[in-house]
Amino acid sequence: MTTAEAVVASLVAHGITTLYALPGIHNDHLFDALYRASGRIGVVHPRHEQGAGYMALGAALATGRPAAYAVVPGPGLLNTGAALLTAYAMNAPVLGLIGQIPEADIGRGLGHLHEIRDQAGIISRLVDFSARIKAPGEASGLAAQAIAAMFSGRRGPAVLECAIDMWGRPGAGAPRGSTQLTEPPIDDDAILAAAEKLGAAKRPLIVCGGGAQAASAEVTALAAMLQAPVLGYRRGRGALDSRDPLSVTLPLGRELWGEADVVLGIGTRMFYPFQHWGIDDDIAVIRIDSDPEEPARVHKPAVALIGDAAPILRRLLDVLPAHNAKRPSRRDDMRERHARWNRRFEKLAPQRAFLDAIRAELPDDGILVDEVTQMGFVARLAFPVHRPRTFLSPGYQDNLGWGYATALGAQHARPDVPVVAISGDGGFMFTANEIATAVRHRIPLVAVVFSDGAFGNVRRIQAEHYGNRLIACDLANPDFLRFAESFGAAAERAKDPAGLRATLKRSFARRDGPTIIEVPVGPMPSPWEFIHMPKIRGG
Ligand SMILES: Cc1ncc(C[n+]2csc(CCOP(=O)(O)OP(=O)(O)O)c2C)c(N)n1
Ligand SMILES: [Mg+2]
Repeated sequence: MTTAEAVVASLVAHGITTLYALPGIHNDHLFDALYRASGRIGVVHPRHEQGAGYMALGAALATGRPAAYAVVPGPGLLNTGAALLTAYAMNAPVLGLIGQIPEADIGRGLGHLHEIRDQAGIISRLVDFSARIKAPGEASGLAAQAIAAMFSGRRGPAVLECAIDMWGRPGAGAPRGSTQLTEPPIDDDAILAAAEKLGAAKRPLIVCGGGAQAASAEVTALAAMLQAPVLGYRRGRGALDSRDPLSVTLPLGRELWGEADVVLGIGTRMFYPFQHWGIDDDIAVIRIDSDPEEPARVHKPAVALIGDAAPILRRLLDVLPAHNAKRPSRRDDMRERHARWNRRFEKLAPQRAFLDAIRAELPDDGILVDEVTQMGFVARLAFPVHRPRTFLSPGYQDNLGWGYATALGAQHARPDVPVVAISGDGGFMFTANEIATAVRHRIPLVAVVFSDGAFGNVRRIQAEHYGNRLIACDLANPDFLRFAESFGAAAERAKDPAGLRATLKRSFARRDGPTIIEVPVGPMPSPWEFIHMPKIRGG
C-alpha cells in the first residue's frame, strides 16, 4: 500500500466514512486513493478550505464521532485555521490531513508552492497532537495514534502532515483498527468522597459543559436523585432536557450558584461561575474532567475525578444512594424560579418569538446551530434543548461565520434529522459560498438568515457606548433570495414568526437540497444584561 492508501484505509477502519476535502497538487495521491476507495469513503468538496474544517467540526459535534478533513499546505492550512482553533476550544475530535512541500526540502526555505515557514510549529500551537508521516511505514500507526489522541485526555483535534512525495510512496502497513482507548481507572476513594459531599449537600448544583454531552442519561438520573438543578449554557445544553424543571441556563444558573453549598462540574471549565460570578470557601467543588490539568486550574476542588464522565457518573450513581440525604422535590420551587425569569425575559420577546417558531417546527432530535448574532445570544439562554448534541454553539472562540458551514457538516453527518442554522446577515456571508457545496452534495440544511443590514451587535454597542459614532457596521447585502436561487437552492422569505414557522415546515420537508430563509429584522433588544452578570459569591 501507499502512504495515501494506508491513511484512507485507517480512516475507514476508524469508522470515518467522509473526508471533507479540497484538492490540490500536494494531495493528488491522497485523492486518487480516495477515488479508489469510493465504495467505503466519500469526499465532500467545499468551495473554500474553511468550509472543509467547519464541516468536519460540525460532523464531529453532531455525532461525537471523529471527523476528518484534508487540504493543501500553507494557504490551505491557514484557511482552516479558525475552524481548527474552534475545534480545539470545543474539544472536538477533528482530524486534519495537511499536505507538505517535498520531504527533503522542508525547512530549507526554497519557496516551493504553498511553502510556509515551520508549518509543523504553527500546527503544534493549534492542536495537542500533530505529526508528519515521514515514511510509508509510519502511516497506519500515526493515523491510529492521532485518532486515539483525539479521544484521550482532553479531547480535541489532531493533525497529520504528509509531503507531496510521500503520499504516493509504497511500503505502508495494513491499517490498525479502532484503538482500544484506555481510560484512567476510576478512583473509588474519590467516588466515595464525592458521594458523601453530594449526599450531605443541602443545595447541590450540577454544572454541565461539553464533556457532559455523552453522559445525558447519567446526568438526568443524578439530577433526579439529588434534586439538583443542572446548569448548562451553550456547550452543556441538552445534557438535561429543558422540559425538566431542574434544567437551567443563565441567568437562573447564577442565582442558584449563589445559593449552592456543593457543586458538581461535569466536563466544564466552569468559566462563568469562576470568572464572572465568584467563588468562596462556602461551596465545595467536585469536578469530573477528562483532562487531569483542568480541575485545579482556577480553584482547588474538594474532589476531582479524572476520565470520561459517563462511567464515572455511573459509579457515582451506584454509591450515592447509601449516602444521600432526603431532600424534598424541587419541582415547585424551580417552576416558580423559571416563571420569575421568564417574566424578565419578556424584554427579549422579539428574538424569543422567532426562536419559539423554530422550536415548534424542529423535532426534539433536530439540531440547531447558533451564531454570534442577536438570535444566537438569546437561543443560548432560552431556546429549549431536548437532547444532547442538538444545540451547537461555537464555544469560547465565538467566531462569527462558523455557523453555515458547521451546520452543513452537522446535516451531512446526520441526514436523518433536520438541521437548522441561524445566522445574522454578517455571519452568514462568511461562508455563504458553501451554498454551492450544499447544492452539489444535496445537503438539506435549512439556514435562517436574520438580516438587519448591519453587524447589529457591534452597531448597538457603538450606539449605546460610543455616542452613536457608527463605524464599519452597516452592510450592503445581496438579495438573499435571488442569491440563494442562483446557486439552485430553495429560497423563502419570512416576515414574522408565524411566517417563519410556515416556511420551516415546507423547508424541513425538502430533503434533496438546501433552503435559505431570509427574515428581514430591525434592531433587537440587548441580551447582555442576562449574560454578563456581576459577582454573586466571594465578596
Ligand atoms: C471571527 C469574528 N470576527 C468578529 C467578531 C465580532 N463580532 C461579534 S458579533 C458581530 C456582528 C454580527 O453581525 P450579524 O452576523 O449580522 O449579527 P447581528 O448582530 O446583526 O444579529 C461581530 C463583527 C467575532 N465574534 N468573530
Ligand atoms: Mg446583522
